Order: sequence, then structure tokens, then C-alpha cells
Amino acid sequence: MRAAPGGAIAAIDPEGGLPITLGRPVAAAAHESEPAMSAADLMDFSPEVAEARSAKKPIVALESTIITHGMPYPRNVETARSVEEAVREMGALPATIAVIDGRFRVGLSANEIERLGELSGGVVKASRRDLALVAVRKGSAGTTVAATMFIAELAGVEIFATGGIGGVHRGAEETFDVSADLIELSRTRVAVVCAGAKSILDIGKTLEFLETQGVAIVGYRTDEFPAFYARSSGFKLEHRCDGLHDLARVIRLQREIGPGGLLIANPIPQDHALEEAAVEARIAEAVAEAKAQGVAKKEATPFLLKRVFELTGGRSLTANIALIKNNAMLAAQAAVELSKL
Ligand code: PSU
Ligand code: MN
Repeated sequence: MRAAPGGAIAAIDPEGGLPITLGRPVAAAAHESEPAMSAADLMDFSPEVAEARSAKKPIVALESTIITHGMPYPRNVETARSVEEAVREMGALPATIAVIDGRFRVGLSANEIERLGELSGGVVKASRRDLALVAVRKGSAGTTVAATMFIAELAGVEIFATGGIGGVHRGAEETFDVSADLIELSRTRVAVVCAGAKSILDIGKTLEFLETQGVAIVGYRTDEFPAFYARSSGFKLEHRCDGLHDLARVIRLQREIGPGGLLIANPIPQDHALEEAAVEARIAEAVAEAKAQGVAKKEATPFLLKRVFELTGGRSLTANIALIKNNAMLAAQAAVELSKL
């Protein structure tokens, strides 16, 4: 698969007619002419990110599954752009991460974000376990929190902002549906800013799982783990930070202690929070539909996000956009503080 002129992503493989999302089938026999490949060899930095890395300027990683599977087009693209803008306004450089034509890209052009957004749903949703397969086939993918953490760590980026992390799904005692994001948080040294977890998930079980996996969690100016659309979930956190300097010190020390990252829980701004009971009812409907239709595995989260969006008449999306921007701003401020330590 080749990149189309101007760095755009080719939608169809000109040779095989395959959708770009899957890339080419893996050849039956290894080609001796193909160079040895390591994950580090697959990394491509945008010129701005490359410059910021060498000058040790603050950088914030951003994920791309939110673009490909988290929101409808064109709001996904508008959101990705305004989130990048929010990071810049706070004095850091945004580095949106995705897999494009088999390369691990750190920092996307506006054109590339637009193309990924247009392909929404039609492109692979890559968690860490999918990365090698997508790369060898020279495919393209939106990266989940888990995959983005892996690439951010390889890039030496300490902090990453998202909306909500994956977690333990409701009914996991039967389905075993637990997001690989939680495992990644336990072993990859990147700080992740989120607005808690959506109540499409079982928040109590998610917190128990994170505790078992030894994942450090800190509330930013909150004593409770936030519930995405709502500022509180009723689940208390053991640790909170109220200032950026403190937060940056925690991030740096956690990075040294490891073995995992740090989950920074940042509640949605008050004026964008949704009325809990109303959203809860819509979420319960979406979860019941998913169960009835047998939606499982990696389709579960995108299905639920889409249905909650539809059932709330788009109000969930407005809140979602506000909280991601809020998280990106906190991550950028923390990145600036980290660069001063
Ligand atoms: N939660 C959201 N929006 C999202 C996601 C989760 O509110 O876009 C995406 C993130 O990329 C997250 C992924 O890493 O879904 C988790 O998918 P799964 O549950 O299949 O691990
Ligand atoms: Mn899952």
C-alpha cells in the first residue's frame, strides 16, 4: 500500500483492492529483501515533534481511536483539531498518534487527521496486540489508549490525554470483557489524563481491577473517581493533587518507580456536566441492546459510544468534546511543568 500524494491516506490498496484498513495479506514466504524490522524502526515523527523532542520541549500524546471509532464524522475531526489547539494554547506540542501505512506515526498533519476521520469505523481499531499485525501488512489504524501508551513510551513522551479509558464492562463476570487499557496502565510508564470512565462500564469493578494490577491513580482536584459525563461516581480515591507542580513531581517519580503509568482523573468542567440520571437511563438502554445483539470484543465500546450518542440526541458528544479539551489542557500544563523539573 502506498501513501497517496500529499501525505493523504489511500483508501483502497491500488494493487490488491483491499480496504486500507487491513492492509495487504501477509506474504506466505518471507521476502529476503525486506529489511529487518524493529518497532523503533517503524516510528515516524512529524517535523514539529522531532524538533520538540530534540529541544526537550513539552509534548502531549493524543490517541486516535477516539477519531476512528469514538465519534461520528465530521465532529471527530473538528474535535481532534480543537484538542490539538488546546494543547498548543497551554504551551505544549500535541502529538496525535496513529498507524498509517504500517508506520507508527507520532504527530499527524491536518490532512492526515481529516483522512483518518473520514475513514471512521472503516479503519482498524488497534490495541497493543494488533500493532505488529497492522504494521507488517502496512495497514492503518486508530490507536486505543493501550496502543497509544506503547507508542508514546517508545517516543519518550511522558504524558497523554484522552477522554475516557476502557475498563471493565458491565456483566464482565459473564463476558470477561476487560479492556487491555487497564493492563497497559500497569506496565507502561506513561501518565494518562482522563475524565474517569463512562458508565457504559462498571466503575467499581474497573477500580478494583486497577488496584489489583497496581495502577497508581490520582484525582486532580477531586476526591472521587469521576464518571465521565458526571463529576462524581460515588467511588472515593485515596490520593488527590491540587497543583501542577505537585502533579508533575508525582508523574516523574511514578515513572521512576513504575512498573506502570499513572492514571490522572480529571472531572468534566461543571458547566458541561450532564444530568446523571438521564444519561444513566440512556446508557442502560444501550448496554441492553448490545447484550441482545451479542455485540462483543472490540466492537463493544464503539457500539456503546455510538448508541449513547444517538440516544442522548448528541448531548453526550458536546460533553465528550468539552472534557477531552479539558484533559488536553491539564496534560499540556503538566507537560510544561515537567519540562521545568
Ligand atoms: N471510551 C470513550 N471513548 C473512546 C474510547 C473509550 O469514552 O473513544 C476508546 C479509547 O480509545 C479506548 C478504547 O482506549 O475505546 C477502549 O476500547 P476497548 O474497550 O475495546 O478496550
Ligand atoms: Mn473489550
